[in-house]
Parts: sequence; structure tokens; C-alpha cells
Amino acid sequence: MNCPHTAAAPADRGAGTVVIDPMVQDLDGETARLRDAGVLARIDLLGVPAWTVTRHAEARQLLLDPRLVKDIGAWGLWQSGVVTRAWPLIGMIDAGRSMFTVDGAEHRRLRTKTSQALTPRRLEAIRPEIEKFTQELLDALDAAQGDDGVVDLKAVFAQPLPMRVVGMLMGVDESQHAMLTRQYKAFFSMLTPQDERLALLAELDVFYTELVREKTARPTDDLTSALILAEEGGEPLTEEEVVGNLKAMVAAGHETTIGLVLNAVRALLSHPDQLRKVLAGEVGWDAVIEETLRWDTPTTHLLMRFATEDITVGGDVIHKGEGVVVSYRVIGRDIEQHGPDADAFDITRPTRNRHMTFGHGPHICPGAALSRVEAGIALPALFTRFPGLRLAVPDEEITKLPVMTQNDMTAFPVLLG
Ligand code: STR
Repeated sequence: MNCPHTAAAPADRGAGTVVIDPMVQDLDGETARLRDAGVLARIDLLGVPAWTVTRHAEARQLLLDPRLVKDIGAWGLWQSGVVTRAWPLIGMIDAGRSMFTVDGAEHRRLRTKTSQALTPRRLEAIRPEIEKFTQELLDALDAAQGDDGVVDLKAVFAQPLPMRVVGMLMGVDESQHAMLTRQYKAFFSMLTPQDERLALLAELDVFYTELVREKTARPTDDLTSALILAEEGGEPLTEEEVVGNLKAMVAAGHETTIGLVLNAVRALLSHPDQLRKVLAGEVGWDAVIEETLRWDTPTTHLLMRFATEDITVGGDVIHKGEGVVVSYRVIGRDIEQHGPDADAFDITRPTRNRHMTFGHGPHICPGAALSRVEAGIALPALFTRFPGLRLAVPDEEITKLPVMTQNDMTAFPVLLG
């Protein structure tokens, strides 16, 4: 049997292993290197080898393949003890039982209520609240300007907005939002020592478990309460499953939408001709949102799935037990899918809706519609209130956080006009 971590890269590929740099600043460089490394690229994640899929068509194929599973127990490097909880990325995979980590019929059981709660139709009901949060945070932006007029659009606007929205949905009190923001920042940062990361994950588990117990005793009209209650004639989720879903929702709901909003603002400010078209009503905000999702994906790399059998893709074989990452930012730049100018930001591009940024198949992002509603409210509101919005520093000075899987910046200093 093939031992996964000693299996050599196929001899005829030659491209070698791409080492994913936890401190990466040049994300476009990383994206281009991975695209050049082939349909399936060998990557190194802090010493741990894995495959990543870099093309739209093959990612689609793999994401529909039931032989690829989320269960960490299927990972050869985990079975053999090479990968342990000491690995800094383990929290991205070994995240407890939830819709994020389970497949098949059990996955449907864990996910149904959440996806039903987040349909475009159901979301119409919370639109007024999202609009209200947005207006409040725009006031906060105005008030937060320093003497030099500079304000951090991330800290004051793009970060709190999704946290408030997901907090309202899941029933997490506003008094906890600052704590959660701080904990997730430390969780995702590669500068956080691993013992601290494990400690904060344990603290979060305690926090979420208490919340679930409280909602069990006194159910309200939020999604957490709905997850606790049994479906008519069905089996209720266990406490562990509700906790797992709750933490997946809060982590995903808050981290990714920050990236969507900020990356869209950044793309527009660095493409003023396109911003003009949007402000003149010639191109819709939906086009901005979809093209941003394609061109500068909030999730850079999605960890991880494991092969339960050998799987052949694009001439390579993923052996049983090997891990597969999906590199969404590279997939968005696929020339086969988006044409030779795939690296250009173009809100009028015909393929702008044909991206795979929310994934594909059974695990496709259940929050996709929610993030589109949030960005669809936040972006026009921001530019309507502050039509002269501009970056306070040259674009090259915007720094990326030391985070391997998310496309997130340290701060986004702007002048409101
Ligand atoms: C963070 C830690 C945790 O407690 C639970 C989860 C499960 C959902 C994960 C989340 C993680 C990390 C960010 C993810 C999210 C699902 C969507 C989001 C991967 C591991 C994306 O970036 C797409």
C-alpha cells in the first residue's frame, strides 16, 4: 500500500511542490505559481504535504466525488500520527462534528435547517435589520475619523457588520461580538502560538456549549434554537452537533464577508473607470459582487478533503488517504473558464457569475445568499453616503494578515471624502 506522505510527485510533472507561505504578502504571486504548477499541484502546508486543485472543471468534478470526504479519520497522515493537534492548521479540519465535517445522509441531516433558514426568500425578512446595522456603522465611520480624516474601514465597518448579522441570526448577544472578533483573529493568525490557539478553541467550545444550553432551556426565534428543536417525527441534533454548526456559522459568517466587502471596495478604488460605471448605474452592484468573488476570493484555500480510494484527476492520481485542498483564488483565475484575461478585474466580463467561490456539490456554502445580501446592502450604502471615498495610503501599502487560508487584510485605511 502506498504510504501517503512518502509518495513522490509523479515524475512527469516536474513542477515540484509549492510551499504555501504563512506570511504571504504577494497573493497574486502565490496564485500564479499554483496555476503554473498544474491542474493538481503538490503543496506544502507548514511541513504537511497535500494536493491542491487549481482548475474550475476538475474542482467541480472532485467536489461532486463521494470518494473524497471531510472526515479527518480518512487522512493517512492523521492515522499514522504524523499530523497531530500540534499542527497550526489543525483547527481548520478537526473542528468538531458539524455540517462542515460530515458527508452523505448524515450531512443532509445536519445541514437542512440551516440551508432552509438562509434561502433568498427567508433572507428578505432580515433585510431591514441588515440595512439598519449598515446605517449605524456608516454613522460610526463618520464619527471615527481621526484628526487627519483617516478611518479604518475594516475595523469600523466591514468587520462588525457581518458579526452583527450572524450574531442576530444565531442569537449571539452583542456584548460577545468583540470577544469573538478577537478570538477568531487569533485563531486564523499564523503568529498565534499553537498552545494559545488550542486554548482559545477550547474556550470557544465552552462559550458555544453554554449558549446552546441556554437556548435549550429558553428557545427564542433564532437559528440556534431551531437547530435544537427536533424536526416533526425526526431525530434532534445532539448538543455537539448544534455546537458544531453554531461555531461553523459564526466563524464562516463573520470572516468571509469581511473579505468580500473589503476586496470589492479595494477593486473599485483601484479601477476608477469601473467605479464610475457603477455609480452612474450602467453596471449593477451584483456584477461588482460576482466579479469580486471570482477575482479576489475571500477564501484562498479550503482545507481539506481526503481520498477514500485512489482518484485520477487530470493525469495525476490522488492516492487513498491523501489530503486535497481546493484553492478557490486560483480557480477564479482559470483561463479555460474565464479566458486569457482572467487576471483582470472586469465587472462586465460575461463569465463573472460562473465562478465557484462558494464551492460546489453537497457542501456548497449555505451562506452564499446571505453574503450577497450583506454585500449588496453594504456596498451601495457606503458609496452613496461617501461618494468621495478613497484609500488613505497607496494600494501597495495595504498589508495582508498572516493567515494561510483566508484573504484578509490587516486594516483598510480610507478617507471618507
Ligand atoms: C473555523 C473553526 C471552527 O470552530 C469551525 C469552523 C468550521 C467552518 C469553517 C471555519 C472553521 C473556518 C473558515 C471556513 C468555515 C467554513 C467556511 C469558511 C472554512 C474551520 C471559509 O473560509 C470558506
